[in-house]
Amino acid sequence: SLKNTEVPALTNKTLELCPDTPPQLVGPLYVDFKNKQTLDEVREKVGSSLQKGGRYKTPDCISRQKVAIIIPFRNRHEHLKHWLFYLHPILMRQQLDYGVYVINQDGEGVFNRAKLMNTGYFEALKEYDYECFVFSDIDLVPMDDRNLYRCFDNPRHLAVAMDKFNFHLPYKTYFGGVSSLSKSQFLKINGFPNSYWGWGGEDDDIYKRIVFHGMSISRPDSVIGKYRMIKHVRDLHNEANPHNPDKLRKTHSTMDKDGINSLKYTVKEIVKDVLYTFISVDIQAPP
Ligand code: UDH
Ligand code: NGS
Repeated sequence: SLKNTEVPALTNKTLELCPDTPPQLVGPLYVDFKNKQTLDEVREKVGSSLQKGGRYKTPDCISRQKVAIIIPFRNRHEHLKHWLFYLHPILMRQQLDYGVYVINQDGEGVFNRAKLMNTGYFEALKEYDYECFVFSDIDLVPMDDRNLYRCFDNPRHLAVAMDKFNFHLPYKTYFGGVSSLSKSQFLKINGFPNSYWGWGGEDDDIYKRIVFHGMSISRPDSVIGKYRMIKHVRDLHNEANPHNPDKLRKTHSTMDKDGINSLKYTVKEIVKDVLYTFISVDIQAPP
């Protein structure tokens, strides 16, 4: 019997597990960043089927995975608007049960992409029993909706064919841009390093952690794995750090003590927009 606060199912048909290949996918997508729409217009266009905080659960079937999308962020609101406009409809067609978490680095200190992604993992799990984590840069939009934002038998690299690299991998072990790891894959590698301040190397460190823990990299092919990057200038307080390549040489001996087991941060604010959950965090950046 239903309690008076519960909503009865719309049909008396019980839901089945979603098919392995989502039926509404269209394949190649047209992507450009010319439109000048406001965030309100994006909310109107794609927000109506979302729950507060950028949460969605397909009504068609029981999703195969609960997926948290984690975005490291600071001062890229223009990019966020494009990302939300393109990604929500794609993720809906992929029949996911997902939430979008924008992890905003509070303050003007040196940026730290990997530490923000660790923070996002931890914060998302406080909200829901996520099983899969997709880590995405804010400036990358897939050009094919068959590139599934979910987890696979091995950690997955999704951004394999970016326009800025002429739709090729820049090098074989590249793991930057967009990736996905299941909860158990993430914990196996002790999450990501917290110690890469500024630009460069943290994605290579993650690659090494995966290989050193006996896993391999899963990837879509270079047609399905095409991406457009929103062009931008170098951000302030994210200069290439000349110490990061030295760190990378020591990954093997540091990875089991620098990671999710040593993560320290404080939450400053959580704002729930209809399109995303925005979490501002103090990650104790050097000035
Ligand atoms: N990010 C921010 N804010 C920042 C820095 C980084 O949100 O201030 C996030 C964002 O999600 C971004 C990701 O971290 O997509 C990666 O940072 P990045 O875009 O700086 O890295 P990328 O390698 O560019 O793409 C480096 C500067 C290239 C300048 C090229 C000029 N033509
Ligand atoms: C490598 C960096 C990676 C980076 C990649 C692509 O050299 O973090 O270039 O950079 N590794 C180190 O610095 C150790 S890009 O062409 O996008 O600017 O992702």
